[in-house]
Amino acid sequence: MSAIEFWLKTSRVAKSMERSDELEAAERRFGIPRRDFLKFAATLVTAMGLPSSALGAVVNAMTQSKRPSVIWLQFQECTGCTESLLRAEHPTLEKLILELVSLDYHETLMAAAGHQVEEARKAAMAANKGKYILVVEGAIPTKENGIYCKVGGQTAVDMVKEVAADAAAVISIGSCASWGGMPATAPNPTGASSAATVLGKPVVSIPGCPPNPYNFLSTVVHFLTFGALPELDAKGRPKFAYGRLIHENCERRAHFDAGRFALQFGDEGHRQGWCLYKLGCKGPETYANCPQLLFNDCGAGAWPVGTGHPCIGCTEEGVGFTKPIHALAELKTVTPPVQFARPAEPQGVGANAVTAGTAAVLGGLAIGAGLKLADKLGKKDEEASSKKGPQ
Ligand code: FSX
Ligand code: SF4
Ligand code: F3S
Repeated sequence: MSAIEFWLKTSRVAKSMERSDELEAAERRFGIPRRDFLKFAATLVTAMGLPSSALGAVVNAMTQSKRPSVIWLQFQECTGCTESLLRAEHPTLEKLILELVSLDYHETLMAAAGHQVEEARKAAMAANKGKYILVVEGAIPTKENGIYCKVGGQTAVDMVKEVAADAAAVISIGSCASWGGMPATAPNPTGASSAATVLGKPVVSIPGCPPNPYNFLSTVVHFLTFGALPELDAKGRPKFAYGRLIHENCERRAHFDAGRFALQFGDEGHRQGWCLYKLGCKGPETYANCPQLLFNDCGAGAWPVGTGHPCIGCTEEGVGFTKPIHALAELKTVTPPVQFARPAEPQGVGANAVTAGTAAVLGGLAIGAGLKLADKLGKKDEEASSKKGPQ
């Protein structure tokens, strides 16, 4: 049973809602069994870091509020942002998104094409002036007067400016729209830029390549519930989703603290599920909630590090698509949590409790010292591995 299911089973707030009118309305509106809907709403409440008492308000907003008009523009990108919203393993997510908002313009999803849809966009903008939400997916090329991306004869630069002018809120979805992402990789021949740069004003950013769809949906639901956007960090990212380093919540963290690192894909450490820091994991300098939210509704381990691949820092400007994949991450904090149970330790491999304790003390002293220590610990693993011979 997942933590959310356990909470729903035991919480008085959830129990009191089971037979409520709101859940009946949800069943009717979304065509989803009330229990599934409640579980979904509870997941969003948890993702937003709200108290359980907010469940009623969130359910109420999702079932009662008027669907805001959304104009979704796509520029330099791979459509992964849209795909991740629509190809969720569980059909609830897609249904909810398409029910909660009125998607009035979206190139991938519109049945119509050509000038007809550009007219539909203009009509939706006029009908909802000052009230619609603009979602930008993809970077915006700015070199050579923006000729590298045109839609309906209009450059991406002109279109995003035109639509943003009368929007109630602008959301950049994905790393491309949030900070340039993959299209802005050096030497950035098209001058790919973020929506915030082109518009010259801060916008809400949901980075990730692709971003976790729950972070987008939670932001929309927050807007519907409280009539305001969630609290943002200095880069415009909702704090509930990007407030903590991946490294702080990673299930392999105990191995990092104990100095147990995979040194090669497929080696003993990798097969044992040890820390991927020495393979270039950027979790120590990347802010995102991937280890808590996971992806595709398929349970534990469904995130990059959980599957055995180092985090490449896809949510983090200056890290993802910028730093070499195997370069060591900067350790923003190396003070280990104190409450970890000691992980199972194979005989003769990895660090012992004393080296782990030393890592904790030195880590607390200086990030540079922590890096050197991690390096040493990796060498220790290498020696141990080479003594054991190839696995
Ligand atoms: Fe793709 Fe979106 Fe990456 Fe970019 O996601 S998944 S290239 S962030 O704009 O479509
Ligand atoms: Fe997890 Fe990566 Fe941190 Fe290791 S370095 S604990 S794999 S986030
Ligand atoms: Fe991206 Fe790293 Fe999360 S690669 S999806 S930020 S684990």
